[in-house]
Amino acid sequence: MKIDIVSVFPEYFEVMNLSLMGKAQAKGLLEIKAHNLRDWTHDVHHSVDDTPVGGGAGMVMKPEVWSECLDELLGFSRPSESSALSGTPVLIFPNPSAPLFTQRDATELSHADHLLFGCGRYEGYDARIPDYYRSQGVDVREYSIGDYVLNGGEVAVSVMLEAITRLMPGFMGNPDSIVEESYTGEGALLEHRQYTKPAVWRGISVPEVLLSGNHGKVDRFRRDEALTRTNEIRPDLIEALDCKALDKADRKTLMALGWEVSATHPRRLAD
Ligand code: 6GU
Repeated sequence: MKIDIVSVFPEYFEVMNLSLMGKAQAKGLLEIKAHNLRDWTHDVHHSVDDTPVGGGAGMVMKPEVWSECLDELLGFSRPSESSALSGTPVLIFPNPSAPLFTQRDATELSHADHLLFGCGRYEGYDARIPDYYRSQGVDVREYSIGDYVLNGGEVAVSVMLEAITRLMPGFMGNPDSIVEESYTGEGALLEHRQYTKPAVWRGISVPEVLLSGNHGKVDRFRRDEALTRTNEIRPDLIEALDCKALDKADRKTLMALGWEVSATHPRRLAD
């Protein structure tokens, strides 16, 4: 997978040379290039932003600089030549006011050949930039990574990239560990808790059933813990479950937690 990142702080992405992401690059699985947006400016101050039209605080990133940069990285020098878009990267803009980036998006994007990230700073980027590239047939995405505000898109891009690239075939040493994770698949639940040896540590024992060697019982214990924890922490994920996909024991557990499970999705019973 080819990954281009445009930022006014390209050095930030040197962290991509560490850990599993660095190994994936060394293996040739990933090719990450960070570009400096200021390389596409022509003025002496290398300015990339301007005041917001309509007034207000902060600065907005200018469309002209971005378009010169993106035209080049997308491989179309002039808009009229943009008809043959096969092999065009997915263009992704981090934006705190966009839809949430989810595991589903990460999974979808892990199959792409080429991703191009545009990191905004200041109060954001001119809204015509994503609109324009969409109008040219480019697959443009805008994503937020959560309900809080960061100074710029760099951290958000590194979060999205880690979520995406670890799902690529050959990236993980043990692909099985991906299968059981929280937020994967339709029936997304928070994961059960994990323990390792010793069985008793500082007077605290691991749950006895985990030592029983009875795989059926262990699986049921973990499944019930996943349901219980999800009910406490993320009841919205319980509401999104498909009742048809629940087994008898799941239903029993959910009913004991105060859910009605006979409709399409679980419904919380009035307290
Ligand atoms: Cl994608 N960008 C910024 N600046 N802040 C954020 C965000 C993105 N997602 C959450 N907060």
